[in-house]
Amino acid sequence: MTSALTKNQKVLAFVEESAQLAQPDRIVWIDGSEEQLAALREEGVKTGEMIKLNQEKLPGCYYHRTAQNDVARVEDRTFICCKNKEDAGPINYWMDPQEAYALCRNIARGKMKGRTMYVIPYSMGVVGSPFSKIGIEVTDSIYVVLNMAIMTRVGTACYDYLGTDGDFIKGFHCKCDVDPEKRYIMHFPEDNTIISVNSAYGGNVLLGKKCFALRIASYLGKNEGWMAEHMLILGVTYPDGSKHYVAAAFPSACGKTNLAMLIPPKHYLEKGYKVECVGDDIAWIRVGKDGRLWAVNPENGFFGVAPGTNEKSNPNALAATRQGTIFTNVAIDPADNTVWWEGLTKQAPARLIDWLGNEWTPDSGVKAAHPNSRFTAPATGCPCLSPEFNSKEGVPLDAIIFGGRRATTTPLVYQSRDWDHGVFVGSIMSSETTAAATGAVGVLRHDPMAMKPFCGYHMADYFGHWIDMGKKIANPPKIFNVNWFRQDADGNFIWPGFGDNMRVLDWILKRCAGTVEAKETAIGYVPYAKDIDLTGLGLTEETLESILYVDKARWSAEADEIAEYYKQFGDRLPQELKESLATLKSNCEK
Ligand code: SAT
Ligand code: MN
Repeated sequence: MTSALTKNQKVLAFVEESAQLAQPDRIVWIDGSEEQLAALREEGVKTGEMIKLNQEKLPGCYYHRTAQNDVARVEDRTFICCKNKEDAGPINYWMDPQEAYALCRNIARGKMKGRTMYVIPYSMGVVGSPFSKIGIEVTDSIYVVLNMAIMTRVGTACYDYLGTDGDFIKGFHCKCDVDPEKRYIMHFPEDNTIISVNSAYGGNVLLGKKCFALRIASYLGKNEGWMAEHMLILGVTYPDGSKHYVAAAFPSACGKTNLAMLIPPKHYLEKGYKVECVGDDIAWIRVGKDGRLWAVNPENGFFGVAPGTNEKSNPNALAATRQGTIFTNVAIDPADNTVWWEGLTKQAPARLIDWLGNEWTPDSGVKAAHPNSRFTAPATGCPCLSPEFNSKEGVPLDAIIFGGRRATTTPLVYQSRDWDHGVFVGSIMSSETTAAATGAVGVLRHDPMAMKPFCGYHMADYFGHWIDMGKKIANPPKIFNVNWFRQDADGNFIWPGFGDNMRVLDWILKRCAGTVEAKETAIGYVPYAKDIDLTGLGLTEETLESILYVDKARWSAEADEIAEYYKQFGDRLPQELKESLATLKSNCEK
């Protein structure tokens, strides 16, 4: 095997081995040039894989439909394949590496016959940053190439960086027959390898994202002393010009993109506050020379949930989707060849083509866009993108926030007592499931640090890694938990959310600066209602108090439930977490 783009023997061997297995008719080496990508878009349109949208209204935008059976991540078909089963832990699905390689090889053998294999060199993070890592993904999908070119930094600079024998993460993707019974998303953390077969849905096949930047990277981070987290990163600029950065972990489809791009309420804007987005999904975090935690977003675009995104909920995300974007499984408005999804406008157009390709009207009784329909938008299109987005050093974190979707129990916001207690707070996160993964929606489940589907090793060792990291950080960020999703007796959300979350961020940053008091409760520090700015909100202090209230009886029951949950981790559970749990229980009984 030779290539005009690289002499790296390991890359050439990986491509050779992949081609021998899948037997493509042709191999195309992606160089990242606009010319080559434009040709692939044209080809995708010809094969029907892509639909070109209205280029006046949506320049550079395309549309793609996945197979009906292939619309979300498949957690029960996602495996961590390390030598010892115990190292994958009780939360991950595990398969023996030899068995997994054999299974996938048998499935993929000859499956690229009649197809082209594309070789994508990509960097997670700015090429040359101390945070960054290179991946090579081979795939038989033009859709994957075009998405990777938005979501990551694709191009020959990756080969230059690798040189003749640099190492990289191997990613083999073959859509095969998109057969859900033979769909596997396999991770081999000990071999820096990912294999994905029989899917063509983003989260399963854009291998730089969840597979590499979280599952493989979390394992690398543990061994190399850094952290790969399912977190957005945002910066708040104060009226005096100072900037403060926050990273926040929420499960998929719980509003990370909306929080990352929030527009503060009017009176904050008038005072000169500004929020800028560094990332909306993944943070790679290291200890800086100053003893603080520094974070980068390893991605280069946004793979966001379309439904619910509109001019009010997230104008910045909407603006980002107006150019150079690939839409997946939304509806098409045939009147002007643009896109639509539930929540984009109050009133749906009279006629649409739905995500399945069927004629749709508002009376159809089904959703026009799939609930997990997505946009893949270049970060550069986001009006509030942080000037630090391409920083090689990243941004220093003042606060880390955890949050889930909880109708009850968890208050709007609380602060952990210290780092170790903060790790406990992250470890006990629970959230209602969403359409981002296959399976039932709205079921409460534990999702520690929003990493349940994304941790590449034993979850208790991951908690231990968090505890260990705390010992290395001289100036740790403060750790908080938020819950935007408290409901009243009629099932309505009590807190307005979206831009008004600025009011909670404001309290969080004041706590970091030490400029506001808080009430010590059984679970940690909770705001005094008077300290959350309610200007212009139309929410009474009494209502606010109701969602700040810590109900000891509920928390006592929660503590019992956490004890049950923790049992599966056995001896590997860090002592610090056991102690925090015991403190919680006894605090609730005081
Ligand atoms: O489908 S993805 O995993 O890429 C997005 C998500 O579920 O968070
Ligand atoms: Mn995510």
